[in-house]
Amino acid sequence: MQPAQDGFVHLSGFFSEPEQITLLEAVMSVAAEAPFCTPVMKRFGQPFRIGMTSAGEVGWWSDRCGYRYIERHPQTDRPWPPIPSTIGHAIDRILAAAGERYPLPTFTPDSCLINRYGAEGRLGLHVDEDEEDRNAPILSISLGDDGWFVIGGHDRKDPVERIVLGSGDAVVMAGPARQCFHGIERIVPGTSRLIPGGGRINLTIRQVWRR
Ligand code: MD3
Ligand code: FE
Repeated sequence: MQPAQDGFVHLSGFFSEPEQITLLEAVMSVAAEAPFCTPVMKRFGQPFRIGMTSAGEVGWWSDRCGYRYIERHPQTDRPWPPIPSTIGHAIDRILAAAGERYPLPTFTPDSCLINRYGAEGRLGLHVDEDEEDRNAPILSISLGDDGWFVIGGHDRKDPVERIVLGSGDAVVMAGPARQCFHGIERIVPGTSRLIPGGGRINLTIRQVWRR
């Protein structure tokens, strides 16, 4: 790994199949209350290639007003559902395992963004920078089909590395890795049977507010 990616911890196959099913059920319970929506870019209103919803105090959203965290679902106008306890337990397990590989600061998750990728889903190269505290780590859980994850450095033109994120994988981005450019280049359809109809779901757990 390049120096900029120090703090990137990939826990491959971290969640068992029964645990993945439990996590998927938690995602479906959130989506029943807060349906997946397609955000659009501020410039030209270009739609994202993924569906999104959130649980927790705030959820990440993008529309013609720009990128930000909002307290209510953009369509129902209801508060986001709380982060399900099964996801809360998964977060604790990831923090314990990743903390043995890289020192982690205290982390109080207040947002769980749920990204849904179909066969054509992708997410362009970007840096997560809408959070108050950029020192707080970010956690990710992948479910369903494999996704080709790309991670570069602190500069958009830095060289990138490709890593496959499979169902049950967990990733923690702390330290310098937290500020790295990253994205999802493509989904590999048919690589998992977890999600009915296929596709990939990613949970991105963040601390948005400084505490
Ligand atoms: C590396 N999601 O929602 S999660 C995002 O799979 C996002 O849906 C991707 O990037 C997905 O913003 C990747 C893993 C992830 C999250 C944050 C990072 C990797 C990261 C921040 C810095 C470096
Ligand atoms: Fe991101």
